[in-house]
Amino acid sequence: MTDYTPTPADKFTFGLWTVGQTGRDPFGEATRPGFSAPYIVQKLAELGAYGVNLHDNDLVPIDASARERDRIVTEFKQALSDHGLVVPMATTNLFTDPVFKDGAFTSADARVRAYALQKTMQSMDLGAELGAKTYVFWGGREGTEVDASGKLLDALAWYRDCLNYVAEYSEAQGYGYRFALEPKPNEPRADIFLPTVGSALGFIQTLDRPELFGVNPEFAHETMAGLNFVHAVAQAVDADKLFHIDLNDQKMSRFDQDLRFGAENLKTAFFLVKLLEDAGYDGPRHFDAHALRTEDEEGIWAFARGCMRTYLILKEKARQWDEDPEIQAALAAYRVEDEELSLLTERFSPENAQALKTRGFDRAALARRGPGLEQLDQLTVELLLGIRGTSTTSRQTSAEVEV
Ligand code: GLT
Ligand code: MN
Ligand code: MN
Repeated sequence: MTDYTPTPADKFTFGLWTVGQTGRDPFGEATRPGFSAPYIVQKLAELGAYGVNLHDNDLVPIDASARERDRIVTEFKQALSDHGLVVPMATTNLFTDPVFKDGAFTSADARVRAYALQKTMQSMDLGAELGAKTYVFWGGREGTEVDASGKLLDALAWYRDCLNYVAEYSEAQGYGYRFALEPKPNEPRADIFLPTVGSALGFIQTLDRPELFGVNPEFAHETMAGLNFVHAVAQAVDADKLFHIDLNDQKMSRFDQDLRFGAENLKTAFFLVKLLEDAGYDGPRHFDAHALRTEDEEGIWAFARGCMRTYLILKEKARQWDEDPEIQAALAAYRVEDEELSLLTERFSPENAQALKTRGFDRAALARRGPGLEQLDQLTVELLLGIRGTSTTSRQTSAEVEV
């Protein structure tokens, strides 16, 4: 049992742009002033976070002089060392400036693509200077509203060329980055290229150095598309490509809400935490979320604390789930093994295939079996609702709850 107070060992991180978000949206101005980067570092350290992530322009304004850049970076590094925070991940802002209005790496204008590469290399230098080992690409502007441009196949080729280029740059500089592509189906473009985790995983295999690339899935992004985020993360884990993760929450089919982790889909958040912990994912748990637009500073820190606290509570729940005898019995009953059949199915051989083809199956009996998923799921819900396994004294199994 714990009081759910995070420590750096939990590896919780936030982007400068997350707790620094000012509440601006397409329909309204900022509702709060935002913070300086050193202040964010100080506050996140006080709350028990491990690190802070950034885009180049979260820290250094796009038109800063070299001298100004160095002053800002020196101050930021001082804050990091004063408060013991690290920068595990960095990325490039290739979406805010109007130059990227029709894409960066996928712009039809070769000059824009070249500028995007230049900006990315400079941003990679900054990330390396701050110690980042993961480099994220969220292609927010890489997409279209109309396909009259006829550029789809070219755009994918340009995208590939740029990713190959920056990977070589990283290797040549000795930065040793692992690159993480972050898919999103739409917003700000109507259709963003590589819209899902599956598309990104497929694209990675077409790159020159696929081993340097993985994914940075975001809870909100798959959920916007009506997809199951836990399934997407499982596929990334299975492919050994979960290089980073963006945790938040989201209602399906809405604009990108970036809600506090666990705020909306608690059960999905539970299975996600369980998957990450079971899989031994040891990268940062990055909250790419922001406080509601209604909130003042106090609300922002309540939001940040809440993200981390909910993760730790769900981690504790996952442990309880693993130790709950009734849940484990239901799970054991759900899976059916058959040693004799396994010998025939685990590997193809002409003999195994022949034996399997002539084997009799009682199809009707197999179909009649109820796997017990309703009960298993209900037990999970009750555990999440807090009436199972909370403590040894208050613990009740459903068999003990007599009326
Ligand atoms: C932007 C986006 C996020 C990405 C960030 C990285 S920026 O806020 O909505 O999902 O992770 O570029
Ligand atoms: Mn998002
Ligand atoms: Mn994100």
